[in-house]
Amino acid sequence: LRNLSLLSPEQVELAKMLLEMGQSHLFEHWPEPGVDDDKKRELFNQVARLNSSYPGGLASYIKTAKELLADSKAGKNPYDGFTPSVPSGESLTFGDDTFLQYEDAGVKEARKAAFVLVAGGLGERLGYNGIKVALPLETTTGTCFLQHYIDSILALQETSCRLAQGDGPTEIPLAIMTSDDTHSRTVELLESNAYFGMKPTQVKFLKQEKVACLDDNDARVALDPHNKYKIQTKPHGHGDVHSLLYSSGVLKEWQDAGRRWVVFFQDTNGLLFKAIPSALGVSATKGYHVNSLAVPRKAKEAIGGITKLTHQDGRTMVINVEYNQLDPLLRASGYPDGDVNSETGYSPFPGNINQLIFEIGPYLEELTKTGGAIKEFVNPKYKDSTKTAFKSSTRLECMMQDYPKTLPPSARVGFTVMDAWVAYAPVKNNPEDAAKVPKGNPYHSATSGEMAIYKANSLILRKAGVKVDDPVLQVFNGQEVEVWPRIVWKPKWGLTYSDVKGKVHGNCSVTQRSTMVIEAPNCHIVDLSLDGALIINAADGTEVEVSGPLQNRGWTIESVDYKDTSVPEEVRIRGFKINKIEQLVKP
Ligand code: UGB
Repeated sequence: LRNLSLLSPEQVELAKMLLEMGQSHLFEHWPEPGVDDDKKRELFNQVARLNSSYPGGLASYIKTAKELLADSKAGKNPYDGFTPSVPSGESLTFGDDTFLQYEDAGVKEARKAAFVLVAGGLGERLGYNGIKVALPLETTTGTCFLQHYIDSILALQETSCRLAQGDGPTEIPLAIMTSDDTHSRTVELLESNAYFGMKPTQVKFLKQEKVACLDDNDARVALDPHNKYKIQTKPHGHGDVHSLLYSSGVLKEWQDAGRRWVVFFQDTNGLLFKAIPSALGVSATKGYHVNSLAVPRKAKEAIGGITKLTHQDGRTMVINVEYNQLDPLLRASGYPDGDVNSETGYSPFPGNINQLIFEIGPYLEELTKTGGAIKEFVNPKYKDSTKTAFKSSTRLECMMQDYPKTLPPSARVGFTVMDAWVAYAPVKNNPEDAAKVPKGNPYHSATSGEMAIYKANSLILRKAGVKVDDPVLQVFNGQEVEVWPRIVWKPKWGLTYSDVKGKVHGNCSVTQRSTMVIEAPNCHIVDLSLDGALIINAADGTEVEVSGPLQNRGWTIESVDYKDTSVPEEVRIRGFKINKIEQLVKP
């Protein structure tokens, strides 16, 4: 109490709140005034930050934590009373007429969208030392994820605004959620690359704060083991994006500017912009308030399953059930084998890829009620079966895809399933873990992420009429992958399938050992037969036509071992590097 005089009136109020919430241990060890006064004030500055960055403040955080910890101790299942069943949603086949219609509708709608990249996670499963958005999505051109995302948004912007002929918004904004772990490196990446061509004013940063760790079932806030004047904190999860969009006023600003959609996406999925236009078209056509993009999912694959949950009281919701909860939920509700593949070879529950499209109006209306707070969970690691002590401190967490959990049954919540080869190739697992993935399940590694780009582009060209050779199987970092020709193009060349189809003519072919890089937005490929490496430059928009038989020694792929530290980390995590031996550069 003698120390209270050190604090500002607001801090005194916070101290009272902490005492009421059973947190006296945070300052009962304090020495008399005059000793460590600055450190004491610093602790309260931190308390004030933790208080203001959480919807409802620290008192609400501690109260929820007590409830969730009690439920966890009692072994209460969050899905008690709910029965899972297979939901029905829109299922698209890349390239067919329905797909093309949706794609068309989506491109028109895109200028009314705003994009939100959640990039606050460090990617512990990947174990990469840098930020994930700086990783190359493929090493043929070395383009990093963030550049590819911005290139894609700018291509959408250009096409969508051209179609609108000056009617409505002319710029598509991008918000990036960062955290203390990723913020400065993300800003630096953008600043040192002139925002990859986007206007700096088009980009908004939303930095998420960590939340207080908890030491025990009474939700006693944990002090840092090395500094008794500092509260230990950990990430709260990607669900923070909702409260940040709301509290920053960004969402309101977007709505006031006439925007209609918010598109959320994750840090490392090099395919997703191939799926965004059609998914946006589904949202607009079906009037979905919430549309989650999903892919066929192998049973027990480490991505959440989209599930219909029906409560005993009649309530239903279509929601993502996290992979570690789906199997036990099914076993407890009449599916004795749990999550297993059906005769299709896939789990009947489509995989959530956490690419979400919300309609702004209903979204902002809901956030005005909730402040952006969404259902949280806690996952303490107990010391023993008495569940009285934790092995290490825990904290509350939240996930962005849990947003629909608070929506009324009248909300239009849907989902769109798309082939994984065209929608989902995240880079999440380190080489060792990826090599242990059961055969047939996706690796979700840097190796598979890059190979997926080549496969998708090869298959899209095939659909457009090009004879693309079959892939060969090769093993890199212990993972067997299909190696297709290394075909890469800029989004401004082939934003949609219709764009690609309109730029490929006559009898074209590409051999498996070939590399083709298309930087030129206005490039037409006519009767080309490629066996080697071809780079088509003209990024300035000059019309280029490429044709005829082209052959050279090309670019080869050479294995590298991920343990070989003489090779840069972003290369060795894929297990191969590209040797650029000979190429033809056009024009
Ligand atoms: N992220 C943040 O921005 N802040 C955070 O505090 C944490 C993460 P992970 P996760 O697509 O395969 C999700 O760690 O959470 C960002 C879905 O929950 O890569 O294990 C982070 O930067 C799951 O249902 O994924 O699993 C990254 O961009 C499934 O769909 C994103 O959030 C799975 O993704 C995801 O973080 C998947």
